[in-house]
Amino acid sequence: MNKRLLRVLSSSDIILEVLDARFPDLTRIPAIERYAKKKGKGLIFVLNKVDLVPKEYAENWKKLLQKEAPTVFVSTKKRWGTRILRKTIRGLTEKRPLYVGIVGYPNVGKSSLVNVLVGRHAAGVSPKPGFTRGEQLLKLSKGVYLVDTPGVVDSKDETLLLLVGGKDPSRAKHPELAAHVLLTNLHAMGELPFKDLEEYAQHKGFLMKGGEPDTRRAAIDLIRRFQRGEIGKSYEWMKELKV
Ligand SMILES: Nc1nc2c(ncn2[C@@H]2O[C@H](COP(=O)(O)OP(=O)(O)OP(=O)(O)O)[C@@H](O)[C@H]2O)c(=O)[nH]1
Ligand SMILES: [Mg+2]
Repeated sequence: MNKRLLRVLSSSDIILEVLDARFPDLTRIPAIERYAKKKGKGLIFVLNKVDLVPKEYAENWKKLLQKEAPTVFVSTKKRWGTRILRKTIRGLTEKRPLYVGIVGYPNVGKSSLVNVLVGRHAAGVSPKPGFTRGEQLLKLSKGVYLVDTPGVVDSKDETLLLLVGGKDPSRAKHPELAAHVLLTNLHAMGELPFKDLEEYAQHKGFLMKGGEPDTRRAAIDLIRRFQRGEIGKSYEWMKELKV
């Protein structure tokens, strides 16, 4: 765990673990959940980006996750679920002042969540001593404060990070592996006609000087389209990626 993450965790009574509703299990962070349990901190699963999945899919995940911690659907994009989330936070404990921290993988929507939760009340207040700039507390409601810098978890598994949208593919060392896994699965489900990256590169006209297919460029393009939700309608196959 990095320092910022530890700071967010240790200064919070309640931890909002933001998960991507498309692949909740792959964006869970066991180390954080263990920490929360050990320190007696409240944990809430926030399934963000529910606008990108069918209702039934989200409901199935909720049923499973709910057994471990309160689970709330959110779409910061559509502004769904924020009222229920506030209510869930308030209902978890009577403790006031109550400090709430947000953690999660890169790109799951932590900053967006801060913005929708705080909204126009966004004012940096610091009732807690020792908070420096950028680590102020934002008022959520009476006596409830949000630690304003989310804690980011970085996975060392680049392929997984690329597929769950936690890394910009153009900055990846080896985007081809993730793209290969993605393409193979989408092809098997009949969602893409191309059987390998070469074919995809050729189709896109991504060629190198000698006319060879540019598979790196093809991989970056394919992963980017998947991250944006332009391709890939089901995510069940991703369960296999869990280590
Ligand atoms: N479709 C959809 N996209 C969302 C939603 N919430 C956030 N996003 C998009 O997801 C991307 C990442 O959002 P951020 O709020 O920056 O995510 P973050 O977790 O703070 O990311 P890092 O700061 O990089 O760790 C942005 O492109 C958002 O527009 C949502 O509910 N639905
Ligand atoms: Mg952010």
